[in-house]
Amino acid sequence: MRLKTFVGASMAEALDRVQQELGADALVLETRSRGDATEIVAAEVEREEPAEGVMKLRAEVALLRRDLERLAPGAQAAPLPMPAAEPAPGTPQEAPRLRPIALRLRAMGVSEPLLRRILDLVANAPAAEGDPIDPRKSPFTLSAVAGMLPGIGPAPEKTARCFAFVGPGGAGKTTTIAKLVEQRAAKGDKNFAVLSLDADRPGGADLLAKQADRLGIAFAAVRGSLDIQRALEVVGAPRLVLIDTAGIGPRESVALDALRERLGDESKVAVHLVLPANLEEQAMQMSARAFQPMKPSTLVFTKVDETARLGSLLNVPVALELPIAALGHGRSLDGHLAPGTRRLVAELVLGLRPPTLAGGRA
Ligand SMILES: Nc1nc2c(ncn2[C@@H]2O[C@H](COP(=O)(O)OP(=O)(O)OP(=O)(O)O)[C@@H](O)[C@H]2O)c(=O)[nH]1
Ligand SMILES: [Mg+2]
Repeated sequence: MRLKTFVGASMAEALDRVQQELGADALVLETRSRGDATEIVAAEVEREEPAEGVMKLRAEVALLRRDLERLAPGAQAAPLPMPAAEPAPGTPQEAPRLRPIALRLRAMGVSEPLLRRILDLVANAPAAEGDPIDPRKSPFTLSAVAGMLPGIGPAPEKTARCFAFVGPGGAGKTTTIAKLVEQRAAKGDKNFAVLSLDADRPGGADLLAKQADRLGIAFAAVRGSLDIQRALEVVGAPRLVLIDTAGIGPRESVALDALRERLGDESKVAVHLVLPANLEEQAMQMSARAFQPMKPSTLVFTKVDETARLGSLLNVPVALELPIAALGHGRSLDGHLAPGTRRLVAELVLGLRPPTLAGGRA
């Protein structure tokens, strides 16, 4: 099995190179971001295909061999291998003309059932849609992917005044709020308040407190049994309240209960579940289950810049039936925080746009 690494300015470009050299049947073994570029390790599928299990084993051996070679003295540390982007054993092969799309979606880690649904739609695209196989030439595939995603409903997003950001530790909750604050303040909107429920931890509320002070925005740190209602009395009655919370692991049920109690009447607080895009999908699902009692109404994916495998942006919202409110990219507070429109997510999942969230399509 021949292994080759392909680099492109975007996932689409790297995949094009894979396809040009190894064909649409190529097996994508790893995808990762390298600064602004995307790197794909792919293998050529032999014409006389051995049984699927043997192919998988060969791919794993080839990867292991390469990693061992890299670990040789003086070599750079090897990155962790990603799971092979190939159909699970027993999955029916798609029609050859659909393989370029299957290759893209598998390289991104889109789940097989979703991939099948998308391919079914594309296979039955009306003739008037042009060539749906190349998503850059026809909007059909883009719509097929976007159509899988749940849309933002009218409630509670439209009626809520308070928005709480919950999620696992280090997910990017505080950074997301700080980015929102910067965005609003830059537009001259200061009629909102920020509350931090992360004040029990030394330094937990510092970033937002300093930012609010710098920008002249109402802020309150909430400690102990002081509830949100009392804190709101302190900050007045602004149009919008952004609430930061402490990170909670999926097994910390006591902390989760305490947070739920503090957030109080959930009909008045819309909960955003913040998940880092580079988290393993299983960990995302576990976290989502743990936060379920808080009835999150939307997802926020952060760290879109830290992974080249963005299939979770499709898999997780579909599995949880939750829309994406926003996508975060980068650490800096003036970094990007884009509305999670279905089109943007579909473009990212199809590798049609670099994950910078800023530039145009790749
Ligand atoms: N690369 C990248 N880093 C991010 C992004 N968002 C946040 N970070 C970084 O991730 C780390 C954790 O971010 P925080 O905003 O403190 O995360 P948190 O969810 O508030 O963390 P806890 O309050 O400790 O649970 C920090 O180093 C951030 O700079 C992002 O979109 N991209
Ligand atoms: Mg925080």
